[in-house]
Parts: sequence; structure tokens; C-alpha cells
Amino acid sequence: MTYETILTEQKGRVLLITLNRPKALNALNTQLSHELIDALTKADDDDGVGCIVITGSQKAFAAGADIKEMQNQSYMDMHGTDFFGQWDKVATLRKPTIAAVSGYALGGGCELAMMCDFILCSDSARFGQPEIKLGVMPGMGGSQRLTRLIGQAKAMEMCFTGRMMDAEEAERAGLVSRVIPADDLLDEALKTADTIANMALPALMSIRDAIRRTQEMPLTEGVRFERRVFHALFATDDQKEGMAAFVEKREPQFTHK
Ligand code: CO8
Repeated sequence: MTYETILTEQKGRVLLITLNRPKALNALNTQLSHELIDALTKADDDDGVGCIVITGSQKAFAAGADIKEMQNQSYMDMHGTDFFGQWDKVATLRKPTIAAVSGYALGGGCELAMMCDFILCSDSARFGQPEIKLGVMPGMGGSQRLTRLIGQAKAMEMCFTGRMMDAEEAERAGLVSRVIPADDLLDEALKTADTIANMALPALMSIRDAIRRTQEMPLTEGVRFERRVFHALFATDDQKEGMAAFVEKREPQFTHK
């Protein structure tokens, strides 16, 4: 598949995906959705990829779903085609995924960032769920993920008013893991992704699975699940290598098996 709305670049074991509809501030239309999900699915299946970074431009990570595309749709156009239902795939990827956000991350753009495992943002980032101003509501998981990440009070206020949250507030609220000067964001995101991508992949995938389950499981079940997966990691080559390297006082050479 040839991509027209995204750019992909492999850097070592990191796949960088850049949303690339600059004239529309990277608004998420059907073509971009198909292309992004295709690239993510392939990366998830590719043994040579250990971590994925999704980014946009300095001005916008993504300014939401494409309003011009949605404007004249009927209920059955949306419901009958399960419009944007394919985005669920992003949250079910198994490889670690980082959103590197500069500028606007609004509506579906904020929701896409929240589907990633964590968000690094620049000091220019602006997050918001402004759908209410269009007479609609978040439709790509925003009401659920934003509330889990920043709590009901802030999520309700943001979704009711459509106001934007700046980078400092987003970090304070727990929406992003770190704020980085705009010029350094991509380098720092790639450096972080490279560190992650060179860790033991079986352990990374298990950690991701366990942390994501905190949203779905009661504590006792989650703790039991974690212990089972911890036991299972003793069937991997990387566990043998990681522990041998520690004992032999050298750096581990993981094979991601
Ligand atoms: N959709 C389509 N086009 C857009 C969008 C968008 N979301 N955002 C910006 N654009 C376009 C503008 O129309 C404009 O195009 P043109 O030059 O042809 O007029 C171009 O991008 C530049 O935008 P502006 O001139 O508006 O730039 P400003 O710097 O003045 O403003 C803003 C930037 C504040 C980001 C402004 O563009 C804005 O408010 N955009 C809309 C933000 C928004 O409301 N987002 C939510 C969209 S709804 C949504 O995401 C729902 C997701 C769930 C769907 C799930 C379905 C199941």
C-alpha cells in the first residue's frame, strides 16, 4: 500500500509515523485512518520493529476527525458503516507506541494520542475535546480514556466546554508523561523509543498487556495475571540473557525471543 497522508521511516528498531495532511492540520479522514492503521498493523507484525512513534507537525498533531468529511453524513452513514470503528485496532496493538505531540491535539487527535501507551509533548501542545462545539461528542474513546487519565472533574469540564489544556496542565493532570521544548521533541521521542525498542520484547509486550489490564480488571485479578505473565517470561531467551548479563557484569544482548 502506498501512503499519501502519512510518512513512515524506520530508524533502527523504531518506526516513526508522521501524520501528513498539513493543509488540514492533519485532520483524520478515512484515507488517513486506513493508511495509519495499515502501517501500524504491519509494524506490529514486523520482528524488526520494537517501538512505534506517532507524530504530526509543529502546528498540529491532529486537529480532530475531518469535519468536512463528516458534515453531511446521516445517522446510518455513520452507524451502518461503524464509522471509525477500525480505530479500535490502535488500542489493541501489542508493540509499545508513543505519541509525540506538538501543537493541536483536538477531538480525534487527542483520542489518537490517548490510544498510544504514553504521550510526550512539547511546550506548544494543546489538548482538547471540542466536539461539543460542533453539536457532537467524542467518538474515538475520548469520554472513556480522558476520564481514566485525568479524572471525572477535568474530563467533564473539558468535554462540556471544549476548552484546550496547555502542556503544563496536561503534565500536571497526568495526561502526558513529560513536556519537552518543541525543537527537541522528536529527538527525545525517538531516543526514548530507541531505548524501549532495544529492551527485551517479550517482557515489554507482557508489561504493556499487564498495565493496560488495570483499566479492565479488579486488583486481585490483575495481580494474579501479572504473576502468571512474570512466570511465563522464564520461558524466554531474553530472561536468560538479561540475568546472565547482570551476573557477568556486562550489557545484555537481547534477541527479542
Ligand atoms: N477537519 C477538517 N478540516 C480541518 C479541521 C478538522 N478537524 N481542523 C482544521 N481544519 C482545516 C481548516 O478548515 C482549514 O482549512 P482551509 O484552509 O481549507 O479553510 C485548515 O485546516 C487550517 O485551519 P484553520 O484556518 O482553522 O487554522 P487556525 O490556526 O485558525 O485554527 C484550530 C486551528 C483551532 C485547530 C481550528 O482549525 C479548529 O478549531 N479546528 C477544528 C477542531 C475540532 O473541532 N476538532 C474536533 C473534530 S470532531 C472529532 O474529532 C470527533 C472525533 C470522533 C469521531 C469518531 C466517529 C465514530
